[in-house]
Amino acid sequence: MKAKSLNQAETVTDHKALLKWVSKTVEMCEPDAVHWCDGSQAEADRLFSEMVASGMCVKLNEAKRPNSYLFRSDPKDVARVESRTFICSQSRDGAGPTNNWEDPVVMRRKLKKLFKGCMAGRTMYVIPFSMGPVGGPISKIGVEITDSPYVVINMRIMARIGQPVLDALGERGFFIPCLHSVGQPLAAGGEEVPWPCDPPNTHIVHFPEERAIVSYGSGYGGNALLGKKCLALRIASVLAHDEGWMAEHMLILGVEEPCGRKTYVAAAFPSACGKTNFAMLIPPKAMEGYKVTCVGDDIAWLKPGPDGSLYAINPEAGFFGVAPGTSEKTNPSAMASCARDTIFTNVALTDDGDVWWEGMTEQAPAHLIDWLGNDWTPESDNLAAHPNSRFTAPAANCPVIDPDWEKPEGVRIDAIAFGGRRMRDEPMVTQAFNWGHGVYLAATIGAEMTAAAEGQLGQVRRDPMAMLPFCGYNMGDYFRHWFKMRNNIQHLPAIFKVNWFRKSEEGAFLWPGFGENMRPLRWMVERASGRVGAVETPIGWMPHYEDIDWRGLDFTETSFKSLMEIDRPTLRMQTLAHEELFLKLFEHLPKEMIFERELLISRL
Ligand code: O2Y
Ligand code: MN
Repeated sequence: MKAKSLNQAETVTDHKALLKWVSKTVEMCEPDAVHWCDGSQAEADRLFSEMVASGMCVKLNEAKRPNSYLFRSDPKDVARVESRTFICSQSRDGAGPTNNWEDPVVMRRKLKKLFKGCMAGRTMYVIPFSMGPVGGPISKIGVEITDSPYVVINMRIMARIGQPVLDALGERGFFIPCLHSVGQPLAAGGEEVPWPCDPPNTHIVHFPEERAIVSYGSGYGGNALLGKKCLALRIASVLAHDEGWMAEHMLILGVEEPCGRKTYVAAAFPSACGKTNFAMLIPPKAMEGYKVTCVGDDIAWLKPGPDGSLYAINPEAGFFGVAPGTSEKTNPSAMASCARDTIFTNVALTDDGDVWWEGMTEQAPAHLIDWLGNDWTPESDNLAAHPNSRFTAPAANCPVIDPDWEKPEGVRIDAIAFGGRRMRDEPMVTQAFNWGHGVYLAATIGAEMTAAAEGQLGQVRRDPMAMLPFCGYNMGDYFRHWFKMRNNIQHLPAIFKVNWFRKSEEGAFLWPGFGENMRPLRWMVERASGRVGAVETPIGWMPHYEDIDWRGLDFTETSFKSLMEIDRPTLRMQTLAHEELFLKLFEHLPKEMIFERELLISRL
């Protein structure tokens, strides 16, 4: 079917496979209308005013928060749902034991039923999008079909969308089809609820061999903005495995030294470990001349370049940041990023038409409308903003965005850091002896649960490379891919492990974190180019006290010793506990992992 007949007014493509897929989807989903998104401001303005009129969102006070809107989701649709996320590879083994798996034929049949007529009464939006700069050598193109205007205006911030993407795709280019519906089809003549969704039937499905994504029943974040976790991590990790590059859950930052030297660092942290804060770190005043710039806060695509170094792009164009805890104190650059042109989801509304969340200011306003739409005062029993409430803000708004953040070939990565959340035993920073040792460190990172309510306080959730929920194939094969990449990269980045969360016996944090993380970061950057000392320990290279820049911080050598202390018997026990992960992955575990573990145990 020619696209014109699908209400394709301005946006044009002659891509036959794309037109055929759109046409078949129209047949299946039975929307009232089809709209090809051009990504223009006029299009966004029109969608926003329609959503304001239908009660789906509130326009914020233009003087306080220009061009910004607040959405409240259904209370049952507030986060990614790992239990409903599937990797439907041909074999169960392809997905591995850390993913939910279903036979792709069985899953397709299930989805077909859910999608039949699911867009009745709604407009179907076709969003051509590029992850990474349009036409870039590392970038990939996707097309999301959705019945959610909220998804369209979020994708417009998080990716590059519209006609330039179709132009780059041409008549035969490769694209990843991403089909999404919020579900809950409208009955004939029925009225749309503010946030349609279908939690009992939610399915976030990846078909790695077909390179396809299908998502049903949720309109929230990672479940619905399919360019993000679904494409840029789960499907991209499979592409990267097959094509010899890496799709990682990593921020990318640049460190500028007073002499003008620039070093880029990629870093992976499990969720809720301060990734966005680290990506936008403001160095302490006393470290004059040091500057940190942000290339990305969540995802990195890393590819060996023609000079043998590793280059990285941020495939995204915006930040989908968690709001609570973000403040002028903790992250002024994130606050500036969402000062305008931002979509807020599930935060509280102030009486003067602005937003508020826990941690934004020391004192809560006397009255708010909370994320559920109810009156709220500081005496209320519930939180004003949902703990997973978000801001969707353009990366270009960030005052510390790196000047090369959109360089199509990426920035050269000289260091990679992996972080966990460990209250005891693990030192603040160590450098791996070599790539293989680094892969082992990365594969065994974990975060201790912090909420007693989870009933698992202090228990470690192993999260290899912070990719546990995002690896689109067997985790054992993913480790093998990491080991293999050593052969593809001539100038290997140095690998580090960090832990900002160590506590004393009394429960006080031993390290102030935030901007002070510039001090270990400086050490990492200088280690990556062999310009600073270190001491060899059984678990890697660690800084001497005098290797760290302490200007402007009163941090004694005794405090440093507590922060960096390694207790061999405890670490040996921990290393033995890695067995649990290894047994789970046994059949696909690369031998190098066993060797690295044996070496570590013998060193300890
Ligand atoms: O709950 C969601 O849908 C968002 S999850 C998310 C968003 C931005 C960056 N990272 C994450 C994550 O879970 O790692
Ligand atoms: Mn993330």
